[in-house]
Amino acid sequence: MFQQQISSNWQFRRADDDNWYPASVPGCVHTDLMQAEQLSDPFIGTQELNAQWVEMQDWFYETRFDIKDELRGRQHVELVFEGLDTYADVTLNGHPILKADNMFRIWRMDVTGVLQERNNVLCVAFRSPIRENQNKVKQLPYSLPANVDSAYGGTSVFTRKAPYQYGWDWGPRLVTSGIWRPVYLQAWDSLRIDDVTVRVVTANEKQAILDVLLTVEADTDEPARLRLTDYSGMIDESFDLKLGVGHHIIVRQIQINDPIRWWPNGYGEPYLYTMQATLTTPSARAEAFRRFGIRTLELRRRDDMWGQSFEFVINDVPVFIKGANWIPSDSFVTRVQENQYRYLLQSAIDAHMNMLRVWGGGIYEHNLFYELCDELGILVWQDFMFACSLYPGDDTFVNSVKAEVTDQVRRLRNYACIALWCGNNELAQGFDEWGWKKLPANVRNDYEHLFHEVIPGICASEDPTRNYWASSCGSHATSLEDPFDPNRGDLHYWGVWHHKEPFNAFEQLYPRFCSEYGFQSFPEMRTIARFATPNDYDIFSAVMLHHQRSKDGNALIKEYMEQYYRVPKDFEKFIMLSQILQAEGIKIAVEHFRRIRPRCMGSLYWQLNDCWPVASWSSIDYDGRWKALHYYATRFYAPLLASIYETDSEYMACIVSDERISQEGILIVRLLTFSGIMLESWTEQVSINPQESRVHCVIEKDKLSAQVDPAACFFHIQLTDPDGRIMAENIRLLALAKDCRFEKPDIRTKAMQLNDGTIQITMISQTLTRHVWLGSGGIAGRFDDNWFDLLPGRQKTITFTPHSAIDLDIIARTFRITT
Ligand code: BMA
Repeated sequence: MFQQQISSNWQFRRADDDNWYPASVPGCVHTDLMQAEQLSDPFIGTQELNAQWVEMQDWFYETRFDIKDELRGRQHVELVFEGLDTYADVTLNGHPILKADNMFRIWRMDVTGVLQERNNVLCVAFRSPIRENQNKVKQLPYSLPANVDSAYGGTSVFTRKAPYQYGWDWGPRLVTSGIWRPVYLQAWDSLRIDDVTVRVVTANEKQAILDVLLTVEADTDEPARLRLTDYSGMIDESFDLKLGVGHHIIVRQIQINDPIRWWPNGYGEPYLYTMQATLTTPSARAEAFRRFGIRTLELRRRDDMWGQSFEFVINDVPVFIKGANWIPSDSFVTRVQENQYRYLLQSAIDAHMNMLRVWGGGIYEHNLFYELCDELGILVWQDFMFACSLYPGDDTFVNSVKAEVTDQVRRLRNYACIALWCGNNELAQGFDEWGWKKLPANVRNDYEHLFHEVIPGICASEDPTRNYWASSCGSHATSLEDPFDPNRGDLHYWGVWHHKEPFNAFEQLYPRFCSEYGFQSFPEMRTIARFATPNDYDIFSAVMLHHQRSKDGNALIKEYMEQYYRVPKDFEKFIMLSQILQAEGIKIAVEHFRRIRPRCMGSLYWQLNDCWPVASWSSIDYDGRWKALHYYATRFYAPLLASIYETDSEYMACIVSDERISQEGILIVRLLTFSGIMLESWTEQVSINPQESRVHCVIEKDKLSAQVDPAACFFHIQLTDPDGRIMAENIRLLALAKDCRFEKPDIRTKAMQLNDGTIQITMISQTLTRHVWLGSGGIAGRFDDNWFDLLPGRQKTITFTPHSAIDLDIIARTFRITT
């Protein structure tokens, strides 16, 4: 097969304007307009408001190209668009070749008769996605709920296009048009392998049985030979085939002895094989490659004493899912670079995550995303792109969805990381909570047809190895019944934040799998400075409110802060404290969910990342800066967790292990004053069973000495191995932070430069010093830890790795420590 990218010489213009400007492909009209200085950056200030005209326009994209020598004279040439956003008429040399209407479809067409050797003209004319569907909104006798888009006319639900572009409670409204994924020519003669899929039939330590599916096009009816090999030499099998002229699906079973299995992060190596399939006939040859992982995967739902389990079992090991929800990492996804994907996914790994949920209001991510998840061992809960809205049920729409789902399942089923197909985000919830039951009966029928029949039907035929789950949250695979039943299915819990419940409400919750819950914070000052000026540094300024999309969000952050902390007047301190507030809140939830395993078997907090600089629930801001929450995640998601919780009459010291081995340790709980005086201590020799949560020490409140002043002391819990190495530790205050009488920190620091250029900073304080944050004062680089507590009298060393060489004395001048 021969391939030619068509990524250069593109230009674009507004349909009603003669001025052409250079365009990027893949790309989108907003970034092209910015590049051409026709649009100011909508991420700055309130400029998003001035960018709204773009969605109402039609746009022309055009390029000219010659075909490469190796493609000339081939029997078949196809033009492939991996993605067009969205309503586009495509012509090649004046011939209409495609009418596209779904951002999520992959378009492929034979252009053999239309293509010239030289000076081909490829034109893509985009129609405004808004104007395209305004009539459909009017024609419907009822209105379909369309999340935040309702205020703008609600066209989004008629449009198969990334929902979040229409605005979300963390994102701007920037409805793009463009050639958003690669476009290329593919040429071949007489024989081609379109696709190779490897399906794991069974796999254990000793043996794996795999089905290899090939889609083949042949112009020849010669006898053929198929050879399947892999680089490691573990596969080498040949088969004789009889191919006729036409399209074929070939399935052959192979067996691998002693397979190296793919494991999610924390459980083993995410090993990947690469299979080569070679097809030969006396006159032709075709080959194709497929990277794949060998693992079994089951979403285990079994009736039990609490209801029904919801646990992912990989290679027969139940895995407690630790992760977050993933949204598109830019409003303009076409500009997200490979290193940004790597960085975000590595950050997930650094926080011991083993799953991300690709949430249904965004996009089916780029191949690169899934390739990296495969390589890193991050499971993916994959939603289909439907969120918080209801959709039409006419044949044109449903057929478009069928084609989309087929394209996407065929593309994504090849990744070992994909763990679940989920129909949509929160549509079942809408029927339950948002009054959708009052809509005409056919709306519900349309829903059930799409999400309980059409989509699962395609999943079952294209990918029978994975489970389908109609809606997150939900209690049944394909039923709208009681989506909030905590005893079965997955749960979205928004009592904290949207319903203003206190943080300890998390501890009253017993979900089987909590796939959404969260709390907002502001990004750090350097990120804010990208969109705001010092004049805007007030959480209620127009600019700060513009970069907050959750209703009354900034006021809500303040309200919660007042409950737990003394609210600083200074803007910058308020911003920092908002991150602590978020991190401490989510810590309560995660530790609880982990402590109640196996009743609960998963935690995905809302949300990992941002698509623009904004106040949001993310743990990593748009610029990639870790918020306090992400540093906390490196601790609360660690395989071994030591955690103290409280009942009316007791403190419980609990160890949670996600590890698969038994371990011995010593658990010490100490009650210390802030200045480090030990008031009481409890020591236990403990055996830690694999994959278990257990309370090892119970401290009765009324047995604590009368001298204990809750406002001046804290618990320190520490698990050490028999050699004294710390395996896990944690602290817990006895009173709310705002009521504690913390002492003034007296941090002494020493910085030292190592031969490799990294800087080691050693700190010590004689009093408990909470929430220590080091800022590099603009020097690019990375701290290996941040937002930690300094225990009284205990030294802590952290390492700063600068991006480029730096002198120690500059560090001394620029670094800042905040507590
Ligand atoms: C959940 C998500 C998103 C939303 C978030 C915060 O319901 O599915 O729709 O952004 O809550 O409100």
